[in-house]
Amino acid sequence: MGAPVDSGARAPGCEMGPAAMRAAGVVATLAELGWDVEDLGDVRVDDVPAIAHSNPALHGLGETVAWTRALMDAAYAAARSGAYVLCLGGDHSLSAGTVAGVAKYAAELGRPQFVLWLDAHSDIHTLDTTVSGNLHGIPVAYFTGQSGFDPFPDVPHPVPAGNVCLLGMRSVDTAEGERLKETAMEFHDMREIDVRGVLVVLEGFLQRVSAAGGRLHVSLDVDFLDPGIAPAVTTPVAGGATLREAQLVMERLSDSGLVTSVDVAELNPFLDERGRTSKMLTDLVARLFGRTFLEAPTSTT
Ligand code: 6HN
Ligand code: MN
Ligand code: MN
Ligand code: MN
Repeated sequence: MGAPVDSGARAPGCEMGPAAMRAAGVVATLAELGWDVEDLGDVRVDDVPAIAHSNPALHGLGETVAWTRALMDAAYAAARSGAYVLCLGGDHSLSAGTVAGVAKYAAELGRPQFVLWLDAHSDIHTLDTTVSGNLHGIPVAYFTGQSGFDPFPDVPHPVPAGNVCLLGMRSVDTAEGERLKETAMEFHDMREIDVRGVLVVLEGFLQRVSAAGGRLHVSLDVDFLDPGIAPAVTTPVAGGATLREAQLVMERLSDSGLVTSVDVAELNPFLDERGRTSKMLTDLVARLFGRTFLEAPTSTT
């Protein structure tokens, strides 16, 4: 499903993300790998409430609340149908809805929900702590059930903080850093990935998901990648993952058989160079769905 959300970021362009991924051939690519793909089209919001809030910095609050509700319902329904859910964004506020939705289904199955968050940022602001007011900076706090989200729909089954792993961080605001110090979340910054290797860093988390019989949601923010190779992002941060690090994460996740849903977030085609980022993301998604070098095109960038 497409989630052309752009209310969570101030720069225009993320609403074109789903269209760019379709243009890059994501549906045909997954079908060629043998998957039975159904494109549900784009989720839509029509009822956008006007909501006042004490934080004057907040941008797009009513719209983001509406998207969260719509995507929670859509992700829950898709997961419940038995599908492996792929949500194409749209800015990262979309994951507030998708994670809450798939976690609701996991709870009905009696299985724990886990989340792997691939991002330069930690996205754990509340409506009160965000300085920019951009709501793509809040989803992790929301779906882990933090307080301070009054205008948003209740999260039916919050993901326990200890079931979340943040990977790739290199840009964290002061309030987020304070939160990270006290949280049970697992997190690994780029320095740790440099020193230990991305596969080693990821391994412990995957073991925990497996041992718990968990369902794993992967949320891929395009800015996890280094902006030198993936320029189509609103909030680029230098020093990100290389192409092979990102591919290796996807390949390992595919081998694990643990992933049940995935978001691709923050793709801003307005900032891309000749479709390069959209094509790279399509290859990363394909690797998550089993593509190896034998099926990969000779050049993807
Ligand atoms: N993302 N921490 C910054 C903010 O504005 O709150 C950046 C957030 C980026 C969010 O990339 O999904
Ligand atoms: Mn906007
Ligand atoms: Mn993000
Ligand atoms: Mn980010």
